[in-house]
Amino acid sequence: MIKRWSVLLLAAGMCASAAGQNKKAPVNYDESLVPAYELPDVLRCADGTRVENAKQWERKRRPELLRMFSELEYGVTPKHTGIEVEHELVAENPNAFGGLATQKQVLFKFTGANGKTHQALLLLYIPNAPKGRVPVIVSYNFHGNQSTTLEEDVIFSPSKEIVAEMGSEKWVRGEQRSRWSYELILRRGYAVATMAYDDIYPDLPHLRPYGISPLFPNYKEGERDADEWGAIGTWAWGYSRIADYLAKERRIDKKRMAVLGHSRLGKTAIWAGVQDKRFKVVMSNDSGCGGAALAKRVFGENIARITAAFPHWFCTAFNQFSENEKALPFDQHELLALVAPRHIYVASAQNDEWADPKGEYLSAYHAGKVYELYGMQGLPSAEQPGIHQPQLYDVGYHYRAGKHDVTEYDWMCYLNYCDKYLK
Ligand code: GTR
Repeated sequence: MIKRWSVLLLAAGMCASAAGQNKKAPVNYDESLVPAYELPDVLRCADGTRVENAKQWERKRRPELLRMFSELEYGVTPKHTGIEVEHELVAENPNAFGGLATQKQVLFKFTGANGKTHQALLLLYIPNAPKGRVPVIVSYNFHGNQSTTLEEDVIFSPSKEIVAEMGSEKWVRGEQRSRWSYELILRRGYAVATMAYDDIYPDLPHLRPYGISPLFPNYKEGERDADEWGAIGTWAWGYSRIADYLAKERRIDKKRMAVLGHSRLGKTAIWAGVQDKRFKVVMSNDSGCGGAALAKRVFGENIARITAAFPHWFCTAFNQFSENEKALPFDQHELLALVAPRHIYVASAQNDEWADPKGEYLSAYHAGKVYELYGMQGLPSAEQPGIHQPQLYDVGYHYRAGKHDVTEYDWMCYLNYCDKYLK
């Protein structure tokens, strides 16, 4: 039987360049102009049968959806990469933050089967006070490990050489520290691990050859198959390599790993959490289009805009849905549902209309159906809660005042959620 989405994929291959990707596609911010849309039923299989229990979900519907998201949105994650990873502890400080934590900096040295090599640098803080193993939150940063703190001994991430423009004010020490509530996290008993996302895939289309991509066996310079992964898929793969390392770290409890990401890295955190079951809690901060937000609402950023601005993030098959969201055979609530029965938390910010806060909420709400199959509790109301009313159900959500950002308030909510489901 030819599956519905295989046909779509074929079509995408033939017209990927002609499709959408329109930088000037209109952006809607008016609720009354949201098109009438029908969300695909997460429990209805492609052949029309209905999922009645968790077993059917796991055996049939989950793999089917996972394939759709792979082949039509993020691209297929290669199974056999032949890539070997060596970890070198390049720095260690048992007295970070005045003795609150032990800091470790670990160089990941990747070697492909083709002999090509690549390096990435992990920054890890482990709280000193707790006895025994601790849970960990894994989260990429945007401008290098050194941007997340003023601690002088944090080494500049290696990708600075590739992505930072001369004199760039972004890649300086501590520049992003407001997004990293390290002391709060550590006092609450969590370890935290970060890496510059550019260390895995430098975030510009023409920089693909300078990341880890050329180490993969299917890599071809300057071209991609329609269902071949892009940056989001590659970053998600990187999250799993960080998990590999942490699972072997003496003070980390490998059964209590969480993944968190902001914005494009929120999209990435969801996709990583869907695929890698070692992440028991998955947290998406303001992830918007291609993340938590429903595509079919076409509110704020849409597929035409995102694939035009960031042609390297998704697989090229995704371009066929530019200005044609109604043709999508799935929507993002089904992506969130793929995390079940592990935990998913979505957060939105009030002044972040570009990311469609309401669409992010509705998506989390509609994922709840799958949690119910496990006797778990999704979000109770289809009505988006007001500002600062965190919903810590098995599916979690909060709506914060302010702009597109990660704040201490967000961290507090994430830590409360993790206390509930990870401790
Ligand atoms: C924007 C993009 C969003 C979001 C954001 C970010 O330019 O349109 O999808 O990912 O970047 O990552 O900060």
